[in-house]
Amino acid sequence: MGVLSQYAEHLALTERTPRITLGEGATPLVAAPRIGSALGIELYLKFEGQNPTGSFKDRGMVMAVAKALEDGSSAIVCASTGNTSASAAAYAAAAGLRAVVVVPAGHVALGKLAQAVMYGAEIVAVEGNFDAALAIVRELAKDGEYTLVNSVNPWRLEGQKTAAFEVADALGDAPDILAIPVGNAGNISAYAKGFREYRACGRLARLPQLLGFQAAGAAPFVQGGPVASPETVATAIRIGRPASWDLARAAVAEFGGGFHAVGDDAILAAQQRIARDAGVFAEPASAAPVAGLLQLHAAGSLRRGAVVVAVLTGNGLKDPDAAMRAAGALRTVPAQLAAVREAIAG
Ligand code: AN7
Repeated sequence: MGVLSQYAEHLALTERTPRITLGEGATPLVAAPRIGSALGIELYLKFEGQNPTGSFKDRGMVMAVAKALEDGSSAIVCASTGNTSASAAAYAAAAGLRAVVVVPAGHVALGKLAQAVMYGAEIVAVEGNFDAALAIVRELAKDGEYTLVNSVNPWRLEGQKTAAFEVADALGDAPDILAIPVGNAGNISAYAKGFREYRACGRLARLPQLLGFQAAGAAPFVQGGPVASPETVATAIRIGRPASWDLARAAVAEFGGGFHAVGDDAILAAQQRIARDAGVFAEPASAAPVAGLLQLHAAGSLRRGAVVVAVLTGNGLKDPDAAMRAAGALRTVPAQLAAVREAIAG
């Protein structure tokens, strides 16, 4: 059905907004009792990796591209750590628009680049990080030839807020805590917008606490200001100068909660734990909130019995290199029953 039709009454659509869709939204809220019980909480995973291009970006991109079409645009542009570019490329392809994507050279997961290539985007890799790429596309979009579809485009957050609606629809109210990775800080701001609006129309009795998790090497919200050279294995959130700084800070101040940093090792361990103990393969950045919950639990600062939703923003298949690095070399044996038996014997 897609989020534009599903949540039409809650979105700023006009009769001229085309109701395009690639089938985004309606992602599963997966109960994770094995991890939850270890943490003393009721844990759910909002698995956004099930979206058409494998990340939450599709919710906002469908809205941004629909509005670009409504406005008569013929080309979109974005900077990206990978997922935004994959999503922009796909929706532009479906809509018959040009897509130009600017990415940090050498720091985009292979699957995401492959998507942008296959959807036919014009890809430019720059010798700099995401923040530098975003500064360039902001300039590029100024003369109106290109519609900027990074989350500084307000239609992105408008579409992304539908994830909060889905969480609330599934649980019957807001959770006690929403735990979410934070990079450019659009998504945490979009969830806040969604929960706020649902509360205003009487669908929620309460608002959740917002816990935003950043990689330790790219944690401007935790450090209190921009990070010049962000570094993390979670390339999706390798961002030092978040565009939605004010919105995210205001949301956390309003809802309660806070920002926390998690190390790369903890992120990779959590990624494996989510896969092995919940059956969900999310990308490294998406494991940050689970790594963070484990950290808070270890510090004794996670309330027992809390209903917690962790947003798993992207699909693990996008970054096969990260997974295989964790696995190490595969065992290879002769193609004989005895050799296989021996290989699997305790
Ligand atoms: C899997 O694609 O910024 O805090 O250019 O891909 O809203 O930025 C991706 C961000 C979390 C952070 N998880 O969300 C991009 C890009 C995944 C992501 C984030 C991203 P925001």
